[in-house]
Amino acid sequence: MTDRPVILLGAPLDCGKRRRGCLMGPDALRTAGLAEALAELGLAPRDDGNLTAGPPPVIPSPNPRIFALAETVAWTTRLFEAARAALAEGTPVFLGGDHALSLGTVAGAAAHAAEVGRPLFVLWLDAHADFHTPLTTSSGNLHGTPLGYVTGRAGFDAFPPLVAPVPEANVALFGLRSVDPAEREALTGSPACVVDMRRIDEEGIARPLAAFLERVAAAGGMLHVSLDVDFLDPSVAPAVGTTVPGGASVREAHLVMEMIHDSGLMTSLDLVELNPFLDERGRTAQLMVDLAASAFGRRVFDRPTRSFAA
Ligand code: 5AB
Ligand code: MN
Ligand code: MN
Ligand code: MN
Repeated sequence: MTDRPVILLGAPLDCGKRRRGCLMGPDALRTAGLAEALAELGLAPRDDGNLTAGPPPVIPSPNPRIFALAETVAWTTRLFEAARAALAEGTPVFLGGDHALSLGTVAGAAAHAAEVGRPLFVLWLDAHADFHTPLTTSSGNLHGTPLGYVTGRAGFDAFPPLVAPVPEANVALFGLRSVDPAEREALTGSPACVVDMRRIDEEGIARPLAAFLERVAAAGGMLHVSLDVDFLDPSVAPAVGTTVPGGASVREAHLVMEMIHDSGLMTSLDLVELNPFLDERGRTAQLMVDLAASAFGRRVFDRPTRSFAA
């Protein structure tokens, strides 16, 4: 890597769902040693502190069930600009905050990619598809909508207009095991790359990930990675409001991050949905920090270990 710094940006937003606590996420990730872990890798991360949202706009809601629409719009506006500006300078790592932060970070990354004339690809590591719109959500929780927004689905009139929609063909969702009927319908026939837990069980996670990363490389793409705590199995990552059993193991998650690093493709990263209020002695925060370190090059050995069969 070059002089482009890694930039830590806290986004303590908690408006994407009703259960509170993700606003403590940025400080928990810092307390678990994120900056120190990156420094050990020879990087000199710059911590720009926490962002704040502007005043919530006065807007009509398209669906009375929606929770905290105005606040989420305000955060999206703020994060869109923050992501765009940070990408012009370095590699931003967004410390959530719930997954509603990705409405802004991915839209901003897409705007930056369009400015520099490169396609943006998105790797979504999550138990959920987050493919709802304000019109299809039944919970009303906007942390379930970021991929719907950034791919340009209808129903987001209250949000900043998308400068650069991300083509569904550039999106890969890994770890799925809880998809709502409206999301399944939207994803059926979509060119998005969908790798659910069953496929990971059958094929392993490396093969489909390598195929996706090769596609990003061949297109000269930028890669935004969005890591939701619930991608992981709740037995190893309990600090999340939306636990779904049967998630990725610690090793599967590390392998994903190690392969991302080896690819050299990642240009921005979200660490989201950590709810420190639900954690057990900081273990989930620690795991998220360790996974981020793997994505930035931490490894056990410098070279691949030799296999006995060779
Ligand atoms: B998360 C659900 N699909 O819409 C909904 O944690 C869950 O960012 C969304 O992935 C989970 O409320 C959002 C049932
Ligand atoms: Mn999510
Ligand atoms: Mn999720
Ligand atoms: Mn490196």
